[in-house]
Amino acid sequence: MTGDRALIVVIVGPGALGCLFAALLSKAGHSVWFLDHDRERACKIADHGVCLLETMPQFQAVRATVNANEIGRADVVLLCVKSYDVGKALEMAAPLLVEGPLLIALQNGLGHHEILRRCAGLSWAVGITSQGAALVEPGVVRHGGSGITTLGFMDKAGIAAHQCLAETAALFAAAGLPATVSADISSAVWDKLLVNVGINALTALYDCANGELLEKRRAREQLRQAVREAARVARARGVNISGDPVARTEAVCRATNKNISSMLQDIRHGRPTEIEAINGVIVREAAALGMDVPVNQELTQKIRAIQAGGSVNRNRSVP
Ligand code: KPL
Repeated sequence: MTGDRALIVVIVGPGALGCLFAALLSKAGHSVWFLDHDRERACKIADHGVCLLETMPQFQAVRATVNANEIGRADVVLLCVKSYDVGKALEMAAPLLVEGPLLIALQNGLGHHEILRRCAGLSWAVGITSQGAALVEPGVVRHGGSGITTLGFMDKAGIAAHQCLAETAALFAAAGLPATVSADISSAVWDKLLVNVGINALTALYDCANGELLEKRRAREQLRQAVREAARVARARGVNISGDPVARTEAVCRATNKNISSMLQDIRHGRPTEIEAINGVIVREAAALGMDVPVNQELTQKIRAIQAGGSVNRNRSVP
């Protein structure tokens, strides 16, 4: 890959983030494909492209298919599916992975890295993004604010892979998706995980936008406790957590105050959530270390109950 040529980018998963990356990369002249398990949605996107809603709606042509063999070859494969769908996404993309493109996994939380390790068999990087995006309808995305995307290798990677990742970050940045490469992506993953630990489940339980958590006394206290518990677990595992993770989480609440978290969007649409990769992973890691994390345990159980069809008290009016 050279820094000045157009990439062939395959995005697995046309959710909010996938559509945002597709629209901006296509606008910058890269050749973008969606690989989707949903034939109807793939046809719609192939016919109409993706629509990015900023000040004015902008349509961008992208190709879409349910069959990876139709694509032929990719420089970059971006996994934009939920953490629990990473295994299926890798299976679907398998024909493309044979030639060793750069694989970048953009998921919240932890837990899917083991699947990547087992299945990918090639240099895979992870990405943590603070881009705000909300899916309005299939193929139509609202850009909720630009943020940086941090990329890096969780495991050892060769010089060529490092070079390729740096070039990809530069091309993303040139396309309007600011990106940087971190030599300590594991800490960046944990930093973001702690933010999700404090925001996602609570916004789903209180049925509120991110910023409203700071206005509810009990929710704000739960946010703080959940993040502190998770930070203790991270440090006990030897992860370098920089600065004050509670302050960072509250700053994200303020910066994304009108945003509906991905978990609340999932709950509202009756989809499975990423609870196991977020608060659930903290509960499991804590158990392995013999630590107590009662707030994360409670949040995990409540979200599991909602997913199982139970009626946990979700109340916007709780102070
Ligand atoms: O990553 C997010 C999510 O919704 O999953 C945050 C940072 C909480 C923004 O909404």
